Amino acid sequence: MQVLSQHEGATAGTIANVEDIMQAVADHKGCGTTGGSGKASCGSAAGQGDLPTEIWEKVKNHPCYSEEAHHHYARMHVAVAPACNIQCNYCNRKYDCANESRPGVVSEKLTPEQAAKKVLAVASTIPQMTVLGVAGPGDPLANPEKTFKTFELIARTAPDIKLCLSTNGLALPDHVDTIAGFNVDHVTITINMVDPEIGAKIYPWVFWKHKRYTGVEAAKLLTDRQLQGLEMLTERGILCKVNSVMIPGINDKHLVEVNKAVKSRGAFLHNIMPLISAPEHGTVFGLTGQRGPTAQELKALQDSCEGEMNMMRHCRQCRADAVGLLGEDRSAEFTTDKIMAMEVNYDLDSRKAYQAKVEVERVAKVAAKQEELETLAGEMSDIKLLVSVATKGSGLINEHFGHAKEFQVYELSTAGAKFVGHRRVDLYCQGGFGDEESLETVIRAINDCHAVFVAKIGGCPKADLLAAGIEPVDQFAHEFIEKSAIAWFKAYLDKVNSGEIEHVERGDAEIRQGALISAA
Ligand code: CLF
Ligand code: SF4
Repeated sequence: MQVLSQHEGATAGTIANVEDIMQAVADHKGCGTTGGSGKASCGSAAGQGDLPTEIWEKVKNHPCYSEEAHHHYARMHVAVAPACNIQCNYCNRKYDCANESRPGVVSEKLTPEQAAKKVLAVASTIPQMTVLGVAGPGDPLANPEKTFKTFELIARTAPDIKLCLSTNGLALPDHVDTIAGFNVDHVTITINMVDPEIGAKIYPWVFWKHKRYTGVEAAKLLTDRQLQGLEMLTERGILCKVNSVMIPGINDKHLVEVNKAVKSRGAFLHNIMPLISAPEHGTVFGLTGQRGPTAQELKALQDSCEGEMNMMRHCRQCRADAVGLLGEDRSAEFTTDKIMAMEVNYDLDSRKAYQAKVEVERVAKVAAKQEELETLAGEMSDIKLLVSVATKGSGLINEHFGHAKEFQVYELSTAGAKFVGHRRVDLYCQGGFGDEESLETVIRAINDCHAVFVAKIGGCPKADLLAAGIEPVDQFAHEFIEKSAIAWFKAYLDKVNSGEIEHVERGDAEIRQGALISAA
């Protein structure tokens, strides 16, 4: 058994893997731009762009299908689907479905009736909650009665909420008509391979029509059913997102082929997520020491697949009972006991009024970014760099360094500021004091960034960040992220051009594994 520590995992093979991925991309060129109906130019970008209006209407307030929306709109999951029909080597059945969740997190299971009450309770409390997803804790389509009963109740009582579903795809072809009948506009299928030989390394078995299949036969059945289900959904105009778990050494290079296969079948968005794997999760991969990718490896693969198809980079691998903006988790406010005791006042008009205010804020944010972008016109630099941002949402730099549970990462270039991911971290500020050990993990998590933008930061972490070569920036507190990042980048370029500073490349960063277990 080979067990890699996180640090060993981050260094061993990093460069070789990034190069391999880039080579796979080079080999792939020529077919990567021929995808048919999968072309979707801005489903994860800032505005409608050239998206048809009917598609834009479906994605604009969905926090997973629109990167820009995820700063403003929330989703919730209800854990009504406990059973599963396959086994993934990154899953421990004690916990939630790792295809749409983090290993090691357990959700409170609900009946469809409890779920419907919970949705109304959350919708009344969080007016920006626009999407209800069923994503586990097992597979929603291995529990079709519970899943569809939940949809039926919610469609009747809260018709303004979009319904969303995430599945491993094995049972999907049998349920496409029912899904379409409930007006479910968004379906996620987790597709980790299109080659059964690779699939056999990820899935020990699948259970279909009262029979258990193993090895390559199981993987072949799964991939055939997944791709068939994807085609059936896109033929009916249902937006499909494909989730893929990046497993270094097993399917990392192969995911370029997966991207091509799902794009050609009309998938709208591809979400390549890092494998989260630690021995304490009790999964096969955790116990065999299978490592997850580094931040640089993940980004290289996502960049390589970004052609005519959108890549999702803001997935938080949420739990099956997650509530709130992506990146925050308010599920503890809505436990079954609390919901049952709550007086629910579901008021559609006040929800709409709140969302209208959000739209005004969104428009102001995009306008500020556009205005700042003009200051970069005429800049000829090739420099591209990453910065991280502490935010509580709304697209603002509005979080204290010590209170941040995650940092959002933007890539800056003369083309502007582009969201490229996030890094979950341990809280630095514990009970009013800075925790040195946590600070080290924060620095490792954002080690590839040139600067970190915060609303406020204390003297000690400031000094440590500077010593690590990361500039703490607090001069843009409570301002819009992209506008501020572009302004900072312009000043950075001016300093480089005048010779005041020299531009240096940063190293790789670590994707946290352990911090995900207890995060709530
Ligand atoms: Fe939930 Fe998934 Fe619908 Fe979103 S989550 S069922 S599409 S409403 Fe979103 Fe969470 Fe990532 Fe899923 S951030 S794990 S992609
Ligand atoms: Fe676990 Fe989800 Fe895979 Fe089922 S589909 S084994 S619940 S990760």
